[in-house]
Amino acid sequence: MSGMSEYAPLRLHVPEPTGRPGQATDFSYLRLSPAGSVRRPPVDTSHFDTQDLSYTLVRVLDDEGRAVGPWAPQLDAATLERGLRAMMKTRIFDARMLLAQRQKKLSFYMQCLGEEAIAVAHSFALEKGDMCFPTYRQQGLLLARDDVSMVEMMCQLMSNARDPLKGRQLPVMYSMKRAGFFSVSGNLATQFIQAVGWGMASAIAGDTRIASAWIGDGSTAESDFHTALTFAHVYRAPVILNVVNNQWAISTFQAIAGGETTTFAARGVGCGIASLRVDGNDFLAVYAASAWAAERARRNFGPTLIEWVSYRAGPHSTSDDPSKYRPADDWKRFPLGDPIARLKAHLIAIGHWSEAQHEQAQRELEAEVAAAQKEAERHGTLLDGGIPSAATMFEDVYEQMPDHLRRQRQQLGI
Ligand SMILES: Cc1ncc(C[n+]2csc(CCOP(=O)(O)OP(=O)(O)O)c2C)c(N)n1
Ligand SMILES: [Mg+2]
Repeated sequence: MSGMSEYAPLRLHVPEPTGRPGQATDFSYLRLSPAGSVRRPPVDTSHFDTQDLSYTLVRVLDDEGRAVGPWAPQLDAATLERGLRAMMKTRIFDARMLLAQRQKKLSFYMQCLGEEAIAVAHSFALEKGDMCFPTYRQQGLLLARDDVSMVEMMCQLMSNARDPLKGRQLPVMYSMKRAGFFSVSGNLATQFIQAVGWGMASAIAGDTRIASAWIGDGSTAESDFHTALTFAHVYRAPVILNVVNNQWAISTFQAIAGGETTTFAARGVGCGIASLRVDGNDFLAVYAASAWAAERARRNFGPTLIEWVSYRAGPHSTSDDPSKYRPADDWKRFPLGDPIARLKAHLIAIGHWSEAQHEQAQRELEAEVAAAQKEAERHGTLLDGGIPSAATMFEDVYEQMPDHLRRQRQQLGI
């Protein structure tokens, strides 16, 4: 210690979650706003005018399942029912693929349990030709579309003979250009710079297509996040910058990534980007905010950053055990609830849905997912060895296979 000082020794602040296993999490840290209470500015608003919106929470559905306030979107009941079914399908797909991983039919899986509304409602606000740069937790972007085959997705998960990526990607890292779904990269935060670059290219080409970038709370600590914000702001890139704050980055609480005394949405305002903080478990709010941001981008008003507040209800992946680091009943106590239950309650409240119809839809979707799995398994699973030979990894690297790769393939002896 250097000399005498009138100051107490310096010390660092290390954020802690407000609940550990065996305790009840204190969720007051979330800073919620009542449904309908947050204003909706015009789409040509400035970043400065969204300062308050980056600390409050845009919500539409109230506790009685009513759609209230200025953000309530004009969606007809049939579209909402499609949204509900897509979320249910996503949850069923996840449950079955988790089970298939436990049966060793695939090597690895990641669910989006509890976060279904974000990707599904967002996809409803985009147009054909727009490009998403997703992480591994946006399978809902694909499952919400009727032009995407679940069988194809499952073949990728099982790395089988029909896997369009030939077993060269981790399961869940889909790639579907025709569905506006850029190849998922395991290198987190790269999605942000790539999306901004794609959006800039669209503008340079004089096109009308926009980009949608995806990142998690934890990954915002990567420098790519900040680089992307600078480029998006400077060139007014036509991009939606989605930050999914599901409270956890594997076992690390969101406060460690910088969400304790400020918000992830506030990062955007500081970079000159209009920003919103939105209830990610509220299908209507997700749709409304996404549509607002898409309209801004398409009208050349530039980027929008949206922090989606949600909760990762399941383990991080099939390799994780969350009971080691957080209370087991956390999700049940999460104040923003379950996105499927909330949209279901709304559809019942407006007289478009019933418990019986819900059960019927659940049965239909379970049968649809089971049939897709049966079909996918006909092309092999990890269990029965129907996977591409290791020798194929040398193919498609160069147009003509160079000698050194040929030699390495021979050394494999297969
Ligand atoms: C650049 C980089 N660093 C670390 C990892 C390892 N990793 C994989 S997922 C993950 C946690 C990410 O958390 P978050 O961004 O909050 O997304 P979530 O999993 O909650 O959706 C980490 C650290 C990685 N894939 N890429
Ligand atoms: Mg996270």
